[in-house]
Amino acid sequence: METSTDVKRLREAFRAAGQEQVFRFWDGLNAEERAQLAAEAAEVDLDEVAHLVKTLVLKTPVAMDDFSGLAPAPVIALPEHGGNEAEWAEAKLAGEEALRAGKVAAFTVAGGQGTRLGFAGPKGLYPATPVKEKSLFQVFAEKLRSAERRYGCRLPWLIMTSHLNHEETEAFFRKNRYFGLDAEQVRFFRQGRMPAVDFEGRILLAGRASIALSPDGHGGSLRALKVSGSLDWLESLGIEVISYFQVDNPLVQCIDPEFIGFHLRSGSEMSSKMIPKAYPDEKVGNFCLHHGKLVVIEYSDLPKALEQRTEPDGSLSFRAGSIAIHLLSTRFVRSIGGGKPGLVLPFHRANKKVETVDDAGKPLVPADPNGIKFELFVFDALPFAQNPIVVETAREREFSPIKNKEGVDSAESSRRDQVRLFARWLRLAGVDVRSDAAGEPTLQIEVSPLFATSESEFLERWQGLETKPAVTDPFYLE
Ligand code: UD2
Repeated sequence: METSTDVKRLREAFRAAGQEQVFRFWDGLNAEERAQLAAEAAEVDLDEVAHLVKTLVLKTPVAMDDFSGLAPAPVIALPEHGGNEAEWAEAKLAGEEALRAGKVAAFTVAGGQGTRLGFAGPKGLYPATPVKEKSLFQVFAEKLRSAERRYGCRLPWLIMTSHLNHEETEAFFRKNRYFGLDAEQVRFFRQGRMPAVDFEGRILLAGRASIALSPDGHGGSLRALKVSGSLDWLESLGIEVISYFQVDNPLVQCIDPEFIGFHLRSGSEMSSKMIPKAYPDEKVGNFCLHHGKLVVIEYSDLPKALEQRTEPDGSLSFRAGSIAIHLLSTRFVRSIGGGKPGLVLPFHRANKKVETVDDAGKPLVPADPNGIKFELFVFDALPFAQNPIVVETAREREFSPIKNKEGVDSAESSRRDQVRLFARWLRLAGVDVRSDAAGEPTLQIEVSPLFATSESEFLERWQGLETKPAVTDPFYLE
């Protein structure tokens, strides 16, 4: 905030918007506190908040009220599930060509708060691998280095952080010398923030001199790419395809030539990977066509009857689960929020416990949800994209996220899935991997992405080893 006139104008705008409570402790704040509050207030788009209060807070929102036009989305199946092998081979060639030509960049969304995992710090620092306990960020960095080596290209890597974890994330990369990547090829940027409001739509304070602001959802990445100048940077490097993935999944193929090839050959502006859901109410979004447009319907929003519906062969009708892996064309990202008419992502509402202050300015930790947060979801861009496609991948090869402390989608289940995958590669190479009666490997195995990132690469490199290492417990191969 520059001058007292600016602050006056800001306060006046908040008053006019019915949000003057944001400044209710102003008279008792010192200069530093006033500067902080004013800076945060200036970040708030009051018109946007007013619109959200009207449409999502004072009204009970319905995610979708017309399920009649809903059908399962078409999927490009894996060859082992009936997909056309020649098409997969052609896609691979096209993807490899784009990679060699330096048209691809990687993008990790890592702005989430990781509340469920209960890990203090950015989730990307979480020790994810079974033997070396490499962090998620290290795993991705090594996958990118491996792809660079394979395709003789340089892969710019964007990492979206939040205000809460930005410095710590950058410091982690500096400390670890970018895990062998060049510092200049990795670019960090913060996502935007949204204020939380109470059930009447009043913006909540987090303290006497601060607004309850939180990350605006992974969909905020699309606007943050622009605001931060990251999209300009990608365009200046000649990047056409952005490979988008979440920070929580160590199995993700950060760079997948086949997926890239399908995306380019179909002229798609946004492509997605799917896995067949393991059970009807698995907590993943569902790819559907809604009146012919590709959409993702969150697991919580799909009506039970549709969720459970099966085909004559017994398979689930709505079986295409979203694992939050996408390809975005830079041109498409440029068109969002301008360019394409009407291309503005909708916000979603979530009732949350928001730490705030009472009328005396004392901290108030609510026992029940007392406020509403607003979030954007990246998959809401799909219905705006030209020729969007959905491509199948195999769960065991590509999806085992770390979300919870224990049980499903935990560090333990993810390490187990990694060991299973590496054991599978070794067995295919003819190695006898110790296992229990159920075929579960009974030793800890880890293959570095610097050795191989896929089954075919593993077999190729293993065959090339003059002396094969003995498989000990634990076993690590780099
Ligand atoms: C997401 C999907 C779900 C499924 C699943 C796969 C939604 C609503 N659900 O579930 O359908 O695909 O992932 O794993 O997307 N993030 C940010 N900024 C934010 C919020 C999130 O960067 O403001 C990042 C976060 O760091 C993480 C990712 O987005 O990498 C997913 O966030 P999440 O844990 O909230 O998503 P989840 O598990 O509910």
